[in-house]
Amino acid sequence: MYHLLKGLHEYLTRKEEFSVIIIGLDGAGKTTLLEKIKTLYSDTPGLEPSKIGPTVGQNMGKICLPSTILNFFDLGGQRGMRSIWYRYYDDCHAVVFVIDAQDRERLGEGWEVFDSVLSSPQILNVPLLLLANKQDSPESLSATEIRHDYEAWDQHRRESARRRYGEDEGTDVERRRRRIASLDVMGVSALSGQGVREVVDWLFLRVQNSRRWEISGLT
Ligand SMILES: Nc1nc2c(ncn2[C@@H]2O[C@H](COP(=O)(O)OP(=O)(O)OP(=O)(O)O)[C@@H](O)[C@H]2O)c(=O)[nH]1
Ligand SMILES: [Mg+2]
Repeated sequence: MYHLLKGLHEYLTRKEEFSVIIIGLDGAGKTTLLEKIKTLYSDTPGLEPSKIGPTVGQNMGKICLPSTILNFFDLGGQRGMRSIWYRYYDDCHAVVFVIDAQDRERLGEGWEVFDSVLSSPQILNVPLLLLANKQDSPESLSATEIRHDYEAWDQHRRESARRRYGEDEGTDVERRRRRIASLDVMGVSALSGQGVREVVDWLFLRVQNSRRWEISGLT
């Protein structure tokens, strides 16, 4: 009887676990964001920003929410490290792409990389969130400006592809277009913590929802 009740209690109180990957160019603020999430959501505070160096490989963080555990994988963004991101795609439940909203010179490079993430078939149905980080800086573009900048970049890319290859832009164009239209963009400051709780709330809701869709066999 004891074992039966213990099993029932464990079943009723168990937490579902989800994996979230944090990617983006080097210097975008991914590790600063992860450490801020740890500080806000766990008993052990994350690293101070002054102690954070460029990531080689990955950093991990785990936070417990009601009925849910989120496991974060913050992946190094330097050029040589981007080629391993795809190894995490099959097992992740959400993707957070961080953009340095104050570094206008690297926005184009950021969009090239973001575009290849957005078009990756393995994560086409996985919730994707674009973060305009460093909102504490007066030079930063807002979330709306960041969205417009990406849309303008994408339109320019499509027009030059059309000029070069004719009308057909390739397969999956419609799916891609829908993904861009429904893309969520949020402004945050990983440094000050502004907007970080909203990011975690978004992740919590989206992984739960996609799990429900998965169970009902609709994806
Ligand atoms: N002003 C400001 N600076 C930030 C913010 N987030 C990160 N930074 C700074 O940006 C620099 C890079 O931050 P990291 O968190 O190491 O960047 P990363 O994306 O993890 O970089 P890699 O590990 O190389 O991929 C550091 O100097 C941070 O202090 C922010 O919200 N505001
Ligand atoms: Mg890092």
